[in-house]
Amino acid sequence: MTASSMGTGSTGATTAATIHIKSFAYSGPDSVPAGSTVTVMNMDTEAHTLTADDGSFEAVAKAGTSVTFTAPSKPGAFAYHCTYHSNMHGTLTVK
Ligand SMILES: [Cu+2]
Repeated sequence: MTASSMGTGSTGATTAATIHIKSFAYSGPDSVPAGSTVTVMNMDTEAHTLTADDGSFEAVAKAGTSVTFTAPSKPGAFAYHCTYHSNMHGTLTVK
């Protein structure tokens, strides 16, 4: 019999996640913990928003700034978009 499960040693229970916006596209973590604080960092020279399609969260980030919002408290996949640029879409997975 072999016991081969080692812990992964990750740190912190509610480590902050960051979603970057660059070149009119979102890139971020695959998932965030429910109710955690998520940072949106806008690296473009135009303002963007990260707005949930169902209105459950919204962050407005001016050019070159970062803002935070609180992830939904229930797990699920939440589609979001930018209210300024209708071609910008992403999905936030909450666990
Ligand atoms: Cu935008």
